[in-house]
Amino acid sequence: MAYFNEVTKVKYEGRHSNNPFAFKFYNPEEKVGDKTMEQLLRFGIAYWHTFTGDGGDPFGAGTAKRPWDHLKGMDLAKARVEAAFEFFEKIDAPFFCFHDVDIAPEGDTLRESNQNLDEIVSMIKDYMKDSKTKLLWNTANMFTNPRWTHGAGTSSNADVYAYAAAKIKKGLEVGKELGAENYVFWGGREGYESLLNTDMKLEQQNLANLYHMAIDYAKEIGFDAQFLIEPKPKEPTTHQYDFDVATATAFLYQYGLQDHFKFNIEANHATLAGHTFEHELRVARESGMLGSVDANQGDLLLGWDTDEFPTDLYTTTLAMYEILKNGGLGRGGLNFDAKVRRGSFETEDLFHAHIAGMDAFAIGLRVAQKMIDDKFFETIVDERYKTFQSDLGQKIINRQTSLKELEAHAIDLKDIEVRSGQVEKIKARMNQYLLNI
Ligand SMILES: [Mn+2]
Repeated sequence: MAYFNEVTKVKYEGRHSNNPFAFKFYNPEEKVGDKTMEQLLRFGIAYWHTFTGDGGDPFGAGTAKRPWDHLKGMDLAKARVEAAFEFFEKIDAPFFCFHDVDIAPEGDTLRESNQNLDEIVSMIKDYMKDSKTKLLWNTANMFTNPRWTHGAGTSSNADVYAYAAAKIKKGLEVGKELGAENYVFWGGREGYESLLNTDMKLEQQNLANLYHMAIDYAKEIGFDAQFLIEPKPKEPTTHQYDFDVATATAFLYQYGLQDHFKFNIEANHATLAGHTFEHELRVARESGMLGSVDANQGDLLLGWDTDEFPTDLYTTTLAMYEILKNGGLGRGGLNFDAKVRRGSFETEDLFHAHIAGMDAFAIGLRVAQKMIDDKFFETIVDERYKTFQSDLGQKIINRQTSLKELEAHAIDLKDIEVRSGQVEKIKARMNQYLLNI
């Protein structure tokens, strides 16, 4: 059966189209640089927000009206798979992503949950045979069920830790079965509420040990996906161990995991950590660990994770600049970890939201490529740091000088010329780029 009868396949119609079910800027075939938009953007659909989520919030029940609402249990899970592949085809999505519990209901035991999962995974595998949509990544949900109250890999309870290990083992097997490009670890409750009852060192060591076991098991079964850590601060636990990219990088290096992981960077997590999205992308890129992106945006007026569809063109442009300078995302992609607003409860809103997000990133891609072609930022930065091209600057960069030698240089200096950063001029030029695409 068809679930989205109101929409036929969404196509590119160009910037002047008035068709709400058409792309205005995302043209999958269009070349930007030497690759197509489809190759560069690698959009993914988040199963949880699009097919499992119901628009509920902490103050009220779900509002979403979905054609599968009348079903329950495994019938509901199967209907969602049918709907998902119809949606992927109509929105022309190259990838999708899921947590285990998004696609199949949990049973009373892990054994029962795994049986449910196997049935749905087999159904998904059949659908994938006739679909171009591939699995960008899967993961295990280890934060919703009450057993995860004190964490999963950082739980204070060894039985819970074992349960987490078993869920990851199954997740890796499912990833291999469906040919996932990546496997994500989002440490939903890997952190703590209060130091008064917490052995922080033990928790972090246990978490690192769990990651090492995952690396070993993936190797054992021949699952060669890229492992990704998804940093997030303060929500849900007060102190998250993977607070931001810099914190998580230190963790990976401390426990010898740095060669096995990259980052899945979410825009809304970046802003909750007090950073911009582009800051987190830059930190990861410069350490060679930019793996994939959860493409969304937060509401800067609110202090929690709102997972809105990305529509801010400044942000998508600066994000695509980082991604292009990274040489693309490799096996990663732009997964819309984003949900329609609670008030956008009609089924067709799922299309409007994804079209808005895909067009916003297509604009960002075009503008970022143009700025790179013009060496826009590179020229500004070269000029700003040009004193480091002098003999003195080169000695500093190459660690060929000393405090004594630098003192000798500085001691009688007068009239040092410190120049304006001109950030307003740069933003005005960026506006021109945005308006001239
Ligand atoms: Mn989020």
